[in-house]
Amino acid sequence: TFAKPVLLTGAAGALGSWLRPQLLARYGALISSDIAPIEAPLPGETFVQCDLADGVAVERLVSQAGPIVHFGGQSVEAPFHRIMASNILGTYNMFESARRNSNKRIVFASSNHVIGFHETTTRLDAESVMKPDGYYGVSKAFGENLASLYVDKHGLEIACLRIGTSIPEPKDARHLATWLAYDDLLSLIDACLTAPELGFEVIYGASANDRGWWDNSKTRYVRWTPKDNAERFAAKLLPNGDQRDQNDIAVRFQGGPFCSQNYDRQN
Ligand code: 15L
Repeated sequence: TFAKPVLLTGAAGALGSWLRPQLLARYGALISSDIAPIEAPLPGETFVQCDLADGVAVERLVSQAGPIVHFGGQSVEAPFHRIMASNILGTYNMFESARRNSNKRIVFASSNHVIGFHETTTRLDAESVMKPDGYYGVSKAFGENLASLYVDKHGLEIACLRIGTSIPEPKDARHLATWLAYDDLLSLIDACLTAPELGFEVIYGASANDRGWWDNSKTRYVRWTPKDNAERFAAKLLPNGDQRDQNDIAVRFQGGPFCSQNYDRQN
């Protein structure tokens, strides 16, 4: 456990809702927050409704907390101004409040959409160039760069998780590469919160998938070994093998449908 409660943002979201009882059980106290209400706080949990774009509210929230699990914000592509408020301004408010209140450690939910326009034939590691596949991906790239700045200049400790597809079970062919099982997500967050030392770290959040594209061998601080493997769903998802058109934009690039959305390049 930590001196002050863990803060979870995005607590009403898909991952946040699953994480609330898990983080509470592990760390004993939890402050949960979201722009949307939750049904009822759990015993030992404090819920604070907060818009990440409201710097004063974020500062008040962060001052009550210890380590931060920042999963709040827009989680899919959206018009730029919406992304700007929750993910760009929101992540700035979070990191800046953490600096001012000396909350050193942050686990930031970044996304595979930071690198979405790499082809699926390319293997990536933490040093691969960013190739965002939408405003959402650009906002996560901004969050990672802001994290790098706050580590180098202010001594914060920030792990950026480039989460693939974290859902209960993989649902399509792409997920056989990108899937992150919930238990692996939890062990990843725990590895980041409990690492004895942490600087700026980029970690791909995927289970040990046979068809995966991402290599975490260059991580410097966090030791994490995912256990699940999406391959156990392959026969069910692809009974006739992978017959997808490899020239389809959503198949050719790692970001999948985020890449084909609004795609109008002609050459
Ligand atoms: C994400 O970043 C989204 O938050 C999630 O909803 C999925 O679409 C995921 O990426 C994915 O790439 O499958």
